Amino acid sequence: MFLFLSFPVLLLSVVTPSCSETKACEDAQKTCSVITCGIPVTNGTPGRDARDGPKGEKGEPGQGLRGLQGPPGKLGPPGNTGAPGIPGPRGQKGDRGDNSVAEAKLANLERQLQSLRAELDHMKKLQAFSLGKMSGKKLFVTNGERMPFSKVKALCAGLQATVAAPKNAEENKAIQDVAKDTAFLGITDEAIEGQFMYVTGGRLTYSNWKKDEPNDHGSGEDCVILLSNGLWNDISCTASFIAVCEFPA
Ligand SMILES: [Ca+2]
Ligand SMILES: [Ca+2]
Repeated sequence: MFLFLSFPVLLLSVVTPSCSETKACEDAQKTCSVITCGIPVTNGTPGRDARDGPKGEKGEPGQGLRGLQGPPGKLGPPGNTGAPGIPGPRGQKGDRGDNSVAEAKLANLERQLQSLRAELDHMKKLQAFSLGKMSGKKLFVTNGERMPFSKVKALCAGLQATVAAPKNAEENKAIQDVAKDTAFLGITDEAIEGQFMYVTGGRLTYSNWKKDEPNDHGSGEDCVILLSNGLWNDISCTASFIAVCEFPA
């Protein structure tokens, strides 16, 4: 600031002596200061260039042209399988199914089953009445065929029955009437000779042997037959006689 204020004073001391002539003053009006000539003073000639100032700070990076983006690289290897997520919330309860059709079918089947049971009971009573051979709770049945004792046992087992074996005189009579001929009884001494037992197990509780029987005649007799007169005789098991089965009816 001091330099700018003192600058016109220095110019005054230089210009004043040259204003002795009119032309010189006119010329001076073009260049003199206000104080000397009564006219406005214009700026003087530019001074010398100042020395370079201190170096400025480093500027921001320039906005140069950037190269084009290259093509995408190759796919990398797949990553590891992540941990299972948290189970979702439980859904709402569904509508109840229609069981009316199934219930109706079940009810119909139950009615048919009751009808069949009633019909079966009726058939059993008719069969027992027609045979007329019920004694106690047993029902004796025959197919009228003759066969070895082993086949009689198989036949009765296939019917879920056992070979007829009388436990008293009444049952003995019932079997006699059913067979109408000589029939095998479910009694043998195959296990211990001379000790007759029921094929279903247990020693005899009733017997009706013919005189001089059992005699284990010839090569041996281990089976028992019911003669037409109701008496018993031990006989070979390979001989063929009427098959009679008993049911615990
Ligand atoms: Ca014997
Ligand atoms: Ca005999």
